[in-house]
Amino acid sequence: MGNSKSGVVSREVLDDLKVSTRFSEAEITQWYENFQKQCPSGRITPAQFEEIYGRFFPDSDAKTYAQHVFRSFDTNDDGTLDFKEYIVALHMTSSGKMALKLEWAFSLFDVDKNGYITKNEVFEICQAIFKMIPKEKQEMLPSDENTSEKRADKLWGFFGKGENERVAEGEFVKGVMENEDALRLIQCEPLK
Ligand SMILES: [Ca+2]
Ligand SMILES: [Ca+2]
Repeated sequence: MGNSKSGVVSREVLDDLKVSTRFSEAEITQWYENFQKQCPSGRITPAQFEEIYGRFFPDSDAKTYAQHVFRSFDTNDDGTLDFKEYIVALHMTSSGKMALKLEWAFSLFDVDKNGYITKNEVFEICQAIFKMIPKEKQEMLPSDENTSEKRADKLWGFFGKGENERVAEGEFVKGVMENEDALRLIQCEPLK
């Protein structure tokens, strides 16, 4: 009680985030202050997120990809990102741990959040990723990767599944870990 004043992160959220991310209390508090400054309402809307995201990719069309990233961060599905979701997102995407990054990548590809990835979902994300590649770079891509369809085909091939089968999280992580090309194809170049 008494810690619901704006400007102070609640004890509950703080403790929760310390456990789930291993960030220090000082780090979380600092981020909270920044978050409150940038976002006084305490919630990031999809439009705000797209705008922030777009700034990092001025030469490409980041809108669709940003929408997918937003969806993957919005774990409680309420259409906004709160501080907790924001910090967990930061933790997952900035982590040096491959397993954690791939866990997030899985949620990015699992468009309907049902715990499996279909080829259609792979295609959808490949389309979004492809739009992130600046035009002049698209022209330099190898012939089996120069459209979003081809990229989806290639990526799907690494999982050893039929067209209408689906990929579970463990299979996704394994497929990507075992193939450098798969790892490259699930990423947007500018993000590394
Ligand atoms: Ca949310
Ligand atoms: Ca799915």
